[in-house]
Amino acid sequence: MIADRFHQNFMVRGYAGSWHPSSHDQCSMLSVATSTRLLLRRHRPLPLTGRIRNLHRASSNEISILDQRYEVDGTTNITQSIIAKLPLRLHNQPAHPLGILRSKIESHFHDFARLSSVHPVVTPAKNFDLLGFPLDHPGRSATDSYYINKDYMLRTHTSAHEVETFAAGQSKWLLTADVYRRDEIDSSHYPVFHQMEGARVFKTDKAGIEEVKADNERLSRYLDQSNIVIEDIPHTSPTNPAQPTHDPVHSELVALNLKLSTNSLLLKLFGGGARDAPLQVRWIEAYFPFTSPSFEVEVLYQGKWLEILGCGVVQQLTLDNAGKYLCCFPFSAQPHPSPGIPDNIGWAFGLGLERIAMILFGIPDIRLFWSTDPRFLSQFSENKITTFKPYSKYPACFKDISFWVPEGGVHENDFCDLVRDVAGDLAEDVKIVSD
Ligand code: FA5
Ligand code: MG
Repeated sequence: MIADRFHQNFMVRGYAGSWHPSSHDQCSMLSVATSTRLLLRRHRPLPLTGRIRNLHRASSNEISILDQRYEVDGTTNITQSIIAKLPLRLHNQPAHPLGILRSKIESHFHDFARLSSVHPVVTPAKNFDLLGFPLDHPGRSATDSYYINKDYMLRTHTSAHEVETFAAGQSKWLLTADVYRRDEIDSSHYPVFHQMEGARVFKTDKAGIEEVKADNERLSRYLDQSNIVIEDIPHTSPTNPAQPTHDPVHSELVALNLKLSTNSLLLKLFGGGARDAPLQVRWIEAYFPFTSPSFEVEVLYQGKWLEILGCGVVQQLTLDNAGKYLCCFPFSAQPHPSPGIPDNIGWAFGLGLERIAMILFGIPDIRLFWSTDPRFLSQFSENKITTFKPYSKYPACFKDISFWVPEGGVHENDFCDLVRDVAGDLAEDVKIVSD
């Protein structure tokens, strides 16, 4: 029996798929008392997202990406779900955890130029060749990278913009962007993530080297007073050498400046105040085609070492290529000859924003960063690090429940107990809509 006139109408907010497990149809009835009937309306299941669908093609042999058309060829492997992510640029949203983290890092390196919104489509030359990637580097393969066609791809790292940024004459800069890799999907990997590239170069003349030394002294003094334990390794070693064209003393000074600058950033991000256990950071030898010596940095967090960033002393090839590059800065301007940066030596790092944000905000799954659910987004506000409060992975689900009431009515608390018995803690709130 379904009432023609509803005496009480409750709205129950809970989580789809968990309210009444035995029922899969659009509408089901559940008798809970002799005089009471509940009408449960189920929402249709949401369309599956993230499924690889046919590419949206502007014409039979073209695809449209960020309002530009590209010819497709045998190399094309970009999917529609990836194309849909391109305009989102989460790092530009000031109240998104990635935007909040970006601002925090930018405020730490307050005198560095800040770049973002750089177009994600690059040439393989920019992503690989200009940085000295060998031809057989696995990163180039179609199984690892997204190709639009043989001439264009999605950047796989923010280092793809090193040459053009140095070419523009920038000597201290941060560049934040979305990067794309064909990768496994699990709670800490996603095919789109965000990196921040940071770089600083110094002139190799007397004044430039004095500048590195002074900065190293300033940073050392700051770190000496802080609650941080650093597991260090030599700045250079036979397996992680200075570049042959570099004065080894200059290389050591620049590697030290990189380490001190990075450690002070990690201290700013992860604290290490008097009350806390000291922040533990460890430096590890690494290999990147575009730096030597090269390092990775890990932070001890909840008993586990987490890789936060890769870095090193910039390969001279990058700076030489910057000198030859046809400069286009700001990136939307007409290309013009590069002022270049001859006689410079410097460092660069590339850090993963999600990895750091997961730690700082306590976000357990990398996929949550893409959520548009107000239960996620409303938890964060500009310039504030707050701890994420978990909620169901299912979308909120509203149930309108109408039923006859016995003579004398039903107390709201009696109904709430009934809901608790059936739905447990899955029901978030219960409201009387009309009676
Ligand atoms: C790079 O991408 C280098 N371009 C970093 C670099 C820059 C080295 C400048 C030297 C000089 P790597 O692939 O290790 O390196 O990525 C850098 C950081 O991005 C990692 O430390 C990690 O924090 C993050 N990262 C890498 N892969 C993923 C992924 N699949 N999901 C989330 N974060 C990732
Ligand atoms: Mg790495």
